[in-house]
Amino acid sequence: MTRGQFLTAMAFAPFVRGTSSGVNAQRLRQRLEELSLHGRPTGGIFADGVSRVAFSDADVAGRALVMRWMREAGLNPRIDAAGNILGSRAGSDAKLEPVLFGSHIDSVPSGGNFDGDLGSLSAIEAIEVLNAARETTRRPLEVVVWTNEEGVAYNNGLFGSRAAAGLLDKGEMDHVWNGVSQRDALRKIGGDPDKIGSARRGPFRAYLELHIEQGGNLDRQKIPVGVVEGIVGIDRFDVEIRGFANHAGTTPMPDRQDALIAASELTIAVNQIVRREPGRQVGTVGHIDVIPNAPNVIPGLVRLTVELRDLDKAKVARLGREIQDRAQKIATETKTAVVFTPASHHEPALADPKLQTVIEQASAKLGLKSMRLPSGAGHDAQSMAHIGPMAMIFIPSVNGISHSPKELSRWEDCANGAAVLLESVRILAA
Ligand code: HGY
Ligand code: MN
Ligand code: MN
Repeated sequence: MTRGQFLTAMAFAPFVRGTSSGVNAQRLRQRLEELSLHGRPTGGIFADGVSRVAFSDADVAGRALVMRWMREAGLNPRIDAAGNILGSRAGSDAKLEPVLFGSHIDSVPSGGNFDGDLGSLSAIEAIEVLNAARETTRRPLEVVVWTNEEGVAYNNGLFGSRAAAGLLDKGEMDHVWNGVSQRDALRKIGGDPDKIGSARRGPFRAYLELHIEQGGNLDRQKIPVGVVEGIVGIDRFDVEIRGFANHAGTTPMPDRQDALIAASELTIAVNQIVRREPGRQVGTVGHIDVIPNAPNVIPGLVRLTVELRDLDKAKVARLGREIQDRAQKIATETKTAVVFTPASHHEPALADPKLQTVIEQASAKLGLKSMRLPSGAGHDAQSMAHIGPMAMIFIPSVNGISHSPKELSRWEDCANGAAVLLESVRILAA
């Protein structure tokens, strides 16, 4: 989609059909646009996307804005020890387990304006609609904005939801990234690393998350609502390749221990091994640092990440082993040392079948077609699946693009998604 086409798509967007659930499409759109200012490239426009990586100044500013909206909606927001922003709305029966719903607002670098933001702002929108209608649900409601879902920081995502589910790795709080400890990063956003255990949360009736699909199924099939069946498992590794930095002019080719040659062969190997068999597994080398990264120095050290995903965790583990075996052969051939360190492991998670049916009922009530599908993206809902029933609602991503400034969902689809979220909450909280 060219910039011009994008702008045209956005220009006609305001004339969207309202949704019968009372969702204010215009307010949701305005808030998505306002939130995207925090992390927008200098002099950029909405179409230029956002860099609001967790714990950055832009993340802090975005969180403050979201907390303001939560306060205005009477949610009385607080920040828990893991930095999660939590709001609550009383139900008529305080003894009942709450319906919990929300998402995240941190982004990848040069990401889009909908990933996480749609679910977080739609959760607040749902509360606004209930307030305006003076509707009291039977169950209490809780809205959450999770800390560091993307895991660009510390190469381990779903941080806030894993803290809530008691899934933090041993020693995770002592990790350092970009020279900042996880502890200090948490303090920067109002968390309390010394009381991280207090972020574990109690039981809930259901966890719901509205999110853009980030893939192209719904957009291709022109279906407005996706009901997620399950979320892929994800394994990430930090890989360090040690060669020998030397003079690029005086070192004969056969005598080199070039860490970047080894890294390049490993990157190709990841792609080959993952594509060698049928299935929907994926593998990516997304981050690479070359040291000393100078034109006339043979790279002595390379640090990169390997990420593997599939709904079948045994397949992910097997691919990881095959890639590490191949890495040792590459090390021998290139006279380098290659060390894999596990950085994160997220189990695949199945959505609760009954909650999937509730989302289908809510969609039907709104006259919206829905279809069931898996999620190739990871989500905080997969942490919640460890401690209670979860389900996810997807809306189409135009051309299936995400983690890019070109990430785009139509405003009508955003409003419909928020309406399905609200109707699902109404059914579950009744
Ligand atoms: O990386 C993911 O799958 C998600 O967008 N955090
Ligand atoms: Mn997301
Ligand atoms: Mn994402």
